[in-house]
Amino acid sequence: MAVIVPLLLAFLAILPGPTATVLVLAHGGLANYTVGETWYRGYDPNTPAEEQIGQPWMVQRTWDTIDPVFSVTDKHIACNIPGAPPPSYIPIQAGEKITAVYWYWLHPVGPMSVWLAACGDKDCSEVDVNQAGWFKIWEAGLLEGPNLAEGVWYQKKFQNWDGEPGLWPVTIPVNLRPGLYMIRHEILSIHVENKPQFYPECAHLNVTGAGTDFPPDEYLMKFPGAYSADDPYININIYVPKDRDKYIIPGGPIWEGLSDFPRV
Ligand SMILES: [Cu+2]
Repeated sequence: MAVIVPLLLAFLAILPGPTATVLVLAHGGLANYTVGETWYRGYDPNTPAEEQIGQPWMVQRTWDTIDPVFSVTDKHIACNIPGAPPPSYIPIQAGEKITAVYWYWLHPVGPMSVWLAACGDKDCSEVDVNQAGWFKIWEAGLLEGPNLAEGVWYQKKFQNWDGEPGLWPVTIPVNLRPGLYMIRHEILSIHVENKPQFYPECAHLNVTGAGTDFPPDEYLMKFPGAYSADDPYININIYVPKDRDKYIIPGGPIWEGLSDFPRV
């Protein structure tokens, strides 16, 4: 869509270079989605809310700032602040890829995960994001050593310092039964010792296909609820001990559906 390019250029024009100051002061979030060649515009905290809220093209729940959520018991850990629902859905077939687009991402350390929640027979705008049953369909953490602080995380590979947006493609499980769903992308950044930063954003999906599969109850998590502040992989100091090279991504196992499907 033509509208995307001017927005991107306008944003990059005000974005300073990748200095240490930026790493401390600037956060970020998920700006747009693509399915195949189609762009779906998400919420932009730098654009006036009244130009976006309730617009028929909006597919993403609102997020007011690029700041993180710090507490696992904050209700906004579900779908950011305030997480107000959009009027529209991204149409997608089970087995297709949805790609999350970030204009930039600055933090290198911590896991990334993607979750779905069925809206049942309701419109997703009527679903309480804190009561929904979320199941994880994708995750990535530390990819290679030598340790948590100096190793290469998916989050670091996801960064782009050449001005191109960061792309995060994930496949909807091919056997997932059709229906209205919410999708939740979360980046957890743990570069500050014992002060985890959660960056969740949610959108609404209309999933089609011939699947009949749905995760059993043990995969369904609540936000808040999925995470514990005592989890040593959430309340973590990655710099001590220096030789630690194992990281367990919080939130339980991934549900992949009955069939194998291509993973990123
Ligand atoms: Cu940040």
